Amino acid sequence: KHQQPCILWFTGLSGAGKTTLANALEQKLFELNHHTYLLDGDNVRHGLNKDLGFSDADRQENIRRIGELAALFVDAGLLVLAAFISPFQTERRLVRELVGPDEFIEIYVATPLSTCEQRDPKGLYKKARAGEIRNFTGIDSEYEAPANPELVVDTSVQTLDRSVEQIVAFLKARGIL
Ligand code: GGZ
Repeated sequence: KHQQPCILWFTGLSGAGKTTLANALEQKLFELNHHTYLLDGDNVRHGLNKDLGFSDADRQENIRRIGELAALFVDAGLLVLAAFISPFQTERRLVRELVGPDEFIEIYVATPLSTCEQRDPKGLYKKARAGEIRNFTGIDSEYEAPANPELVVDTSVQTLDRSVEQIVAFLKARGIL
């Protein structure tokens, strides 16, 4: 089946719903017979990037390596889904430039900090507020929202299914699917 290899890059705060959304989209793309690969903290930060923490420099290196990895998967013909906070514009732009403007779809998972903090699925915000975790994104580490993302999804105002539909419709309109 025809598909245009590219990177679907999800960026947003911890707890914004990036991984949930990327997993649901991958399931949908599988049903549509597309060949995908999902990169997220579970398969990257525990392996390739286990030497990296959460300082600005380590986050920059995290995203740089993930970008190189994603570019290789694009070369292999896959639709790559990448779900990382990726808080800095510079590194996101570097990944875009690595694969070319048509192969990088930036999806801003724009769930507000207040909602992420209310969800707090792993209790990390609570720990960050208590000073038990330092350099936590949105608390004492910066998040630079994308200036020109291809898509904006707010999981606090629409259902997961609706967000998946929104992305699939965009990918079809762009000729990626
Ligand atoms: C942000 C942190 C931190 C700090 C641990 N700041 O919600 P999660 O738990 O499951 O996902 C977050 C993940 C962020 O890793 P990324 O590789 O996506 O970050 S970045 O793109 O900025 O390099 C969170 C957990 O790791 N976590 N400490 N201090 N998130």
